[in-house]
Amino acid sequence: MAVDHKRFLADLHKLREFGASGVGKGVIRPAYSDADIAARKWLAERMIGAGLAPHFDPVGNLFGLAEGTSLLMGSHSDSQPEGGWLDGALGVIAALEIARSCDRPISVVSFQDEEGRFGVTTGSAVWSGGLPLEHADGLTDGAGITFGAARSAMTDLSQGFVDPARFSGFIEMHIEQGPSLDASGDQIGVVTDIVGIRDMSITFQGQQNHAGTTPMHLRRDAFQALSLFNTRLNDRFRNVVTPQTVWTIGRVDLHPNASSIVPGRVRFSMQWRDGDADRLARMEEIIRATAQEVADQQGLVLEFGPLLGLEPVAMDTTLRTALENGAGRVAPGKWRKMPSGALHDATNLSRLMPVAMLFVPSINGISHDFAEDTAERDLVAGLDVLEHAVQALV
Ligand code: HGY
Ligand code: MN
Ligand code: MN
Repeated sequence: MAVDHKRFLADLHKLREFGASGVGKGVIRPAYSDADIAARKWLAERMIGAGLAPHFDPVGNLFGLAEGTSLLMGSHSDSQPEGGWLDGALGVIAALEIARSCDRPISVVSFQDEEGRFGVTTGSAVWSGGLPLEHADGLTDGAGITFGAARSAMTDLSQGFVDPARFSGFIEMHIEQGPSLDASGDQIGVVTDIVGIRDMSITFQGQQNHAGTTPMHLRRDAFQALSLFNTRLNDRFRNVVTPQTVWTIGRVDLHPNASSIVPGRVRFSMQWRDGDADRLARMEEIIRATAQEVADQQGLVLEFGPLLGLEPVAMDTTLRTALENGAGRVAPGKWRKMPSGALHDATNLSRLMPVAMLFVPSINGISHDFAEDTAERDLVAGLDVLEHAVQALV
C-alpha cells in the first residue's frame, strides 16, 4: 500500500495545533509542557490507529512498537521556546505514515527534550545510555526547574525503558534548518555526518552596586566581564575555527537586570559545534582559559556549569545508500549528500544501531523560529524517498 500524502500532511497540520503560537505556523511546545504532553497522547492514539503498541518510557519518550524486530523511524515532538512546526514533528509524522502504509515492521518514536530545555537531546541521551538518569534528573532549565521534577508530570504513563535490541536501525527525516538546499534548489539532502557539540553555562560573579555613585575603576561589573570575554574569545578562535565551526552565547541571565544597578552576576550559555572532536576540545581549552583570565583581571569569581556534549558521528553506509537510491528516483538531479550542522537524536542512537538521516529544504534556511517552513511538495518528496528506502531495506 502506498503512502497517503493527504493523510500525512493532515497529521502534520494537526500536530502543529498543539502549542500553536498564533504567529504563522509556529509552535510553543517545550518538553513536558501541557501542549507537549497533549501532543504525545494524541500521537499515541495515532500509533494505535497505525497498528502499533504505544509505549511511554520513564523520561517521556514515546514509542509506537511493531511486533518483533523492526526498523525504528522518528524524531522528536517537543519544540524550542519559539519553535517551528516541522522541527522534529516532520520526522515523527513521516515515520507514522510509513509505518501505517508500508507492510513492513516499522516502529515509530518521538523522543523527549531533543531541544534541550534541560540538557542536549536529553530523552534519547538517557534512553541510549549516554546520560545516566540520575544525572539527567539534576539538570535544570532556565527557570531552575529540574528534569526530574518536570518528567514527573508523565510518570503515570511510564511503562519502563524499551529494549534497543528490538530495532535493526534508525532513520530520521528532518528539515535541513539551514540554507544549503533552499539556495541550491535541491529538494533532498542525504546526510553524511552530524557535527559534534559542547554546551555549558558560565557564571561571572562580581559586585552589585549603585549605577550612579560607583566609579568605573571600582566596579566589578558582570556584564563588562561577559563583554570582554566574548571579544577576546572571538579573537582567539580566529586561527582555530573553520567556516563551518559555530559558537553561540544564546541565553544571558544578567542579575538583577535593572538600569540603575551595576550587574553583579551574569550566567550565560556557551555552546560550540564542529565536525572535528579535536577542534571542539581545543575550543574548550580557549573558552576556559579566557574566562579565567577575565575573571582574574576583573576581580570576579568564575563558575563553570556541567559540560554536556556529543561527538561528531558518520551515518551508516547501508542505510544511507538506500536513502540515496530513493532520492535518485524521487528527485533525480535535485538531491545532494551533505553534513548536518544541527544536532539530532540520531547521534545518540548511533551508539546502539546503524543510523541515517534525510533532509528536506527549509525556506530561506530559517529554523528555531515561528517562520520555519517547507514547501508541501518537498515534504511529500521526502516521504516518498523514505518509502523507497524502507522497501529496499526491510
Ligand atoms: O540545536 C539543534 O541542533 C537541534 O535543533 N536541537
Ligand atoms: Mn530537531
Ligand atoms: Mn531543533
